Amino acid sequence: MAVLPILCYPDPRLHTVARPVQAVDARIQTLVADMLATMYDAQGIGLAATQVDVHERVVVIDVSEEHNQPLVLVNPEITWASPETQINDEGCLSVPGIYDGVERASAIKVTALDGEGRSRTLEAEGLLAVCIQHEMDHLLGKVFVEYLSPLKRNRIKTKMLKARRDTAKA
Ligand code: K1U
Ligand code: ZN
Repeated sequence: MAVLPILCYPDPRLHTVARPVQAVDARIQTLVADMLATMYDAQGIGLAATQVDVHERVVVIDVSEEHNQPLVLVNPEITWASPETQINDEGCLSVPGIYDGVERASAIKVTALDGEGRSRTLEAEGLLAVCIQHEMDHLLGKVFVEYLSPLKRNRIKTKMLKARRDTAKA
């Protein structure tokens, strides 16, 4: 298992639309194992393949307190979203140190393949529903800061670019 580098906003590669996975084969299983290692190493609760510069529809999530309940979603699709919404503070491993409120459906139903290529459906609410919607946005090339005002987004962009310059200098 390898810990992969995570793309940082405003890297343009984060806006790539991911293509569907053709088969859950050994290559995808290695990608899933590497994404889980990367997510746990970064202390995140989710990761989309887009964030590690792989543009295929693969997501890993673990919202358990013990970090021992990994969820693998290949080719996920939301089949139902509740009309009720809620605003939750979100973070993103591609936008380190930034947290802000985003409005999303309170509950969703999702279909996907698991890490063995088996078809599954799940119903999610609370943090899991938030996280699935956040990760599926990544697969569409959307970063959560795009829900914020242009003023906030530009401030975040400037801060991230400065952090990148400072790291390069050090
Ligand atoms: O997509 C990502 O970058 C992962 C992201 C997922 C996420 C977090 C919070 C709301 C929506 C989606 C993270 O894991 S960022 C780290 C983080 O915010 C967090 C970590 C542990 C518990 C709670 C939040
Ligand atoms: Zn994210």
